[in-house]
Amino acid sequence: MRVTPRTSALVASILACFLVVTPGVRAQGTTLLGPSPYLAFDDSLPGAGAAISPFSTVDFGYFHLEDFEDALLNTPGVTADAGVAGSGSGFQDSVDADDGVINGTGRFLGSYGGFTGTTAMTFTFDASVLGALPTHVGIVWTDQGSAGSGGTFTANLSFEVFGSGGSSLGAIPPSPVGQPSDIGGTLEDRFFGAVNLEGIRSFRITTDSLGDWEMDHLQYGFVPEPGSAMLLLAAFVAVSRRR
Ligand SMILES: [Ca+2]
Ligand SMILES: [Ca+2]
Ligand SMILES: [Ca+2]
Repeated sequence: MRVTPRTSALVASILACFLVVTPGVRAQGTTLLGPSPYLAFDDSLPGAGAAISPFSTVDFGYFHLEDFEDALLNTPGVTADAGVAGSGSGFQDSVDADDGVINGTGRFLGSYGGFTGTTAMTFTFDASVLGALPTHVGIVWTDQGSAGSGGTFTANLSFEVFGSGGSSLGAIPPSPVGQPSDIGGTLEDRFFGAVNLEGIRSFRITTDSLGDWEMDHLQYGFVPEPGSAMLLLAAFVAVSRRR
């Protein structure tokens, strides 16, 4: 096989598909991520610092980021069993960066809310639409109302991922979130996510508060398993040798 710059670039991109190093806790082949501060998806705006998505540097086969700025949950291959997307209200609590500036507020923008009495939401992915289940999933909690939490605007949130057969792949245990205010601060915002290279069929986020709550930046992507990447690499080498 003659190694040209183009060959090297192709091999590098195939290898990058599975050489994904992500920090976090491992559970049953699952890497759990967060809760971690989140002001923007990536570091392209000044001021986000390290409060960005752990997925922002991953080389995905496919990737979708739903920021709800069109007041819709309409990225491909995902549905939710509760909650509603919205935009424009002064009580709306978006990820900080969605107005183009990291300035401590995400009001009057788009987010996804669970109303009073909704204590859990499940987001389910459709492999027939996406081509494969996502290997990386995450969402950003952005706000907690007061009802049921003693007026403190705080809650304990848990995050659990499930495989194609419906069994649990791991969970982030109930974790405290929130600050004693409901006016849309962003330093409280937290990313919850997980990675499992066998594919994630759904995730469920659960609160112990009965108040309204909000999320933003639903994100999911697919990185081939090492076996798949090695098969791709072997096929590429075989084709190159025939040339
Ligand atoms: Ca902002
Ligand atoms: Ca948003
Ligand atoms: Ca917030």
